[in-house]
Amino acid sequence: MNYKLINLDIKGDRRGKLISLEGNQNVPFDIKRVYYIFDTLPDEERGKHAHKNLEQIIIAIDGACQMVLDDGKKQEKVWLNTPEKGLYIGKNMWREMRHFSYGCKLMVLASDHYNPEEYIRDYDEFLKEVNG
Ligand code: T46
Repeated sequence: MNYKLINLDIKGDRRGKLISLEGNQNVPFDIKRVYYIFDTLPDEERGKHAHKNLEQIIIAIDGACQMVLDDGKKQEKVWLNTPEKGLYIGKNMWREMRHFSYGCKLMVLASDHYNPEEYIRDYDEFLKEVNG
């Protein structure tokens, strides 16, 4: 499975906590794009696609959601519920996002600019791509 949960290093003191994310340091790629997802709804699912080459780190800055990760052979579920962990997802991984808590906010760091051509949005096509 081409994903991992990364424990982010926390700079904390009595004033609160701070996490710094740096390309090619604690983020394992050059960061070319940042986007965030907010005003999510518990009954609405997102994702349902894979990327041919894109690498990303997803962080639940606030609230929680469930990520379903699928490499075409097996499926695993991960809860994102703390800003202290980042979910790295590499290429050729089908992902779905569901069970958003009200007010959940996700921040996503991406290894490349937005390119809709690079998405695989059809699950059967994804299976062909990864399983041949
Ligand atoms: C991913 C998951 C975690 C842009 O114009 N620029 C962008 O950089 C992105 C990411 C999206 N968009 C447009 C395309 C759609 O019209 O924003 C709209 C919503 O995008 P999408 O339906 O792809 O959103 P999600 O939440 O299903 O997926 C997103 C990312 O697209 C995807 O790469 O891994 O978040």
